[in-house]
Amino acid sequence: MDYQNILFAVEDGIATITINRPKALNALNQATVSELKDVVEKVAADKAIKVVIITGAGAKSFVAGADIKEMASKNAAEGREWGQFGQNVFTEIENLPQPVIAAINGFALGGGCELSCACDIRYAAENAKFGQPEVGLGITPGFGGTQRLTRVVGRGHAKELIYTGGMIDAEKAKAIGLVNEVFPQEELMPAAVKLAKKIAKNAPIAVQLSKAAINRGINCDVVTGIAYEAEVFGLCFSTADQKEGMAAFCEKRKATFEGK
Ligand code: CO8
Repeated sequence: MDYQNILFAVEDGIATITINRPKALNALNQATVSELKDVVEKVAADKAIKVVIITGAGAKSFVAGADIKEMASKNAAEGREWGQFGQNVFTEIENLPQPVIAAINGFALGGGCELSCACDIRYAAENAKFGQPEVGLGITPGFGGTQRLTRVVGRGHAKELIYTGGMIDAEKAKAIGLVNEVFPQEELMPAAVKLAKKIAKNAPIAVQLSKAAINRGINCDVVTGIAYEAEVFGLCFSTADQKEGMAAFCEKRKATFEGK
């Protein structure tokens, strides 16, 4: 598939997906979400990719939401279909085996905030602005915002953001746990890449099973989650990377992981 609305690059096992519609502040139209689905499925199948970074093109916006102009004339059935399509793609992002870092370089509104919440770790530039403005457009959040945002920041902050439709800046987003770190704009991508490289140095299967266990645990009771952790922990002992990691420790050298 040729991409018109996203950029995709892979370097040293780190994939960068850039939403690229700067004239519309990287708003997500159907074509863009379809391209996102295609690239995410490619990434999921590529064992050479260890970490993924998602960002937006230009200095002003990560993603300013779903494309309002394209959405304006939808009826109820079309609205539901569009919502489910976006939800499914964001769930594919959330379930990618590799960790996903959102590098939020400006507006992260509506579907943009929801996209960031489908990622594992959020880093923001100082100019980032977060919000769920949907109720001001006469709709609810529809790409998972009522669910994932609530799980990230807790129901009080999620409800304040969603009911008011207001925006918060990067510092406030950090204060409520929506982003991990805030950087000057020009330092955002280097910081995201540095984080990605740090993650990529570790045993890939162990990183991916950790992600799976955390994600599974968020959505089930702690007893089930703990039992799942025991399963993935045990599974690690069947990998060459576990042998290598522990041998390297005992031999006082650096481990070299092969993802096997
Ligand atoms: N959709 C379409 N076009 C957009 C969007 C958008 N979400 N955001 C910005 N644009 C366009 C503008 O229309 C403008 O285009 P043009 O130059 O052709 O007029 C261009 O981008 C630049 O935008 P502005 O001139 O408005 O830039 P400002 O700096 O003045 O303002 C804002 C920036 C504050 C970000 C402003 O553009 C804005 O409020 N945008 C809309 C934000 C918003 O409401 N997002 C939520 C959308 S709804 C949503 O995401 C729901 C997701 C789930 C859908 C489920 C469906 C059922």
